[in-house]
Amino acid sequence: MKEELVKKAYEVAKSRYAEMGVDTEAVLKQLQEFHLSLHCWQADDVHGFEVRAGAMSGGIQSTGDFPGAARNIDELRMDILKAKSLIPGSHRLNLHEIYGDFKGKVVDRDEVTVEYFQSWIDWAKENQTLLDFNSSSFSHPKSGSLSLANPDEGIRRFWIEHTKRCRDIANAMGEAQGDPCIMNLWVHDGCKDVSVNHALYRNLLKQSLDEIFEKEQPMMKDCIEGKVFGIGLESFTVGSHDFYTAYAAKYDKILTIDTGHYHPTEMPGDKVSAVLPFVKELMLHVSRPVRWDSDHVTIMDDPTQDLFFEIVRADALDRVHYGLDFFDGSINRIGAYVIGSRSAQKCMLRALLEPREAISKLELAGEGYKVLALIEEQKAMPWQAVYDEFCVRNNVPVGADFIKEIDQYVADVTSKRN
Ligand code: RNT
Ligand code: ZN
Repeated sequence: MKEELVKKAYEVAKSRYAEMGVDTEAVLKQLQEFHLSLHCWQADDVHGFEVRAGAMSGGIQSTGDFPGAARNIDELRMDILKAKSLIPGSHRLNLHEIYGDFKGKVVDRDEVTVEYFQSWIDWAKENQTLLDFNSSSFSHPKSGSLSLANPDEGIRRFWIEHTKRCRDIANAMGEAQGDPCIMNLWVHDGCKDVSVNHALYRNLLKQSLDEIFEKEQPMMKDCIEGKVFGIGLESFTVGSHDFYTAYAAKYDKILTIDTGHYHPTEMPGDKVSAVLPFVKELMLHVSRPVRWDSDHVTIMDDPTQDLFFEIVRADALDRVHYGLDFFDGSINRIGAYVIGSRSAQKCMLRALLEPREAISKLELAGEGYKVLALIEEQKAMPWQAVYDEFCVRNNVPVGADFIKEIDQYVADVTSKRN
């Protein structure tokens, strides 16, 4: 019944879009090739599986204590598979180093090796999932407020060693899966209050990065992520957007744009066309800041929609990697994955459905009001019917039907965790 309705609505939508020169079948193929990288850390509020895991630090915070968080690696894997089963399309998984399979052993961050990720590599293969990776500088006794930029040579070397090892692990993952593993490097380094040593810290960070990136790693790709500030580090961030933009452009690294890492009125989407002439690829951390980098679940808000429009309009689909980065501990976490992923997909779909060439011609001909008219009309076009059809074709629940399945999963699984 539902499928018939979806089909009917889709046929109407298809004709409406065809009228404007947009081929919805071609767009559905493009959407199928749009792979998100699901961040493992929404499942357990960024705890990870270190045996001596400490309190969260490094300027980030997950708020809320909704019951049912994954407590161990098996639960986290189950939850990820459940979420994936409710998101149309095929998607990657993005792991942080602290999510290794440490099997009860205390493995410090400067001791980690690929053996602690072998079970992830096997799991990923079994579940047709490609892996991405992150070094982890936060929530550790040596995190402090400075890691790779620390003037204390011992601490700085500890984090250099950690990050080098993470690159080895990412490369091994890439080799095992026959597809480069994207490794993101974000460190929280900054100052809570005024400081006269900004240049010193930035030079140290640059030196650390130069050393970390020395080794050629053919099956992984490096990306570097800046931010505006962290909690407790409000006055200065060593790895700011400008710092990493310059570094990525000069040394040919992927630049990560986390949508929560800019000033409240700054549009992250506007970075896309500004940096693409200078960097080959971009990595996204799609999130939702509310007043600060609060990492709320992604929704179809204006900044997110604008970001995807800018990527498609810049013809840069194959130069961007699409990571998610939110960690709300106050709501059902599977629901968080499904809503955030589907919303990102819907923003991409709407961007793909835009009659870009027609609008561009009008713009170049100076037909200002017609441009505005067409852009406004797009907002009410039946893109939702195309998304529903995408769900049907991918055998996942249409519309809010996923709620029932999550309720069932809560009843059967997560409500039994305490
Ligand atoms: C922090 C960065 C970073 C983290 C994750 C856990 O502000 O956004 O990407 O959220 O790596
Ligand atoms: Zn991020």
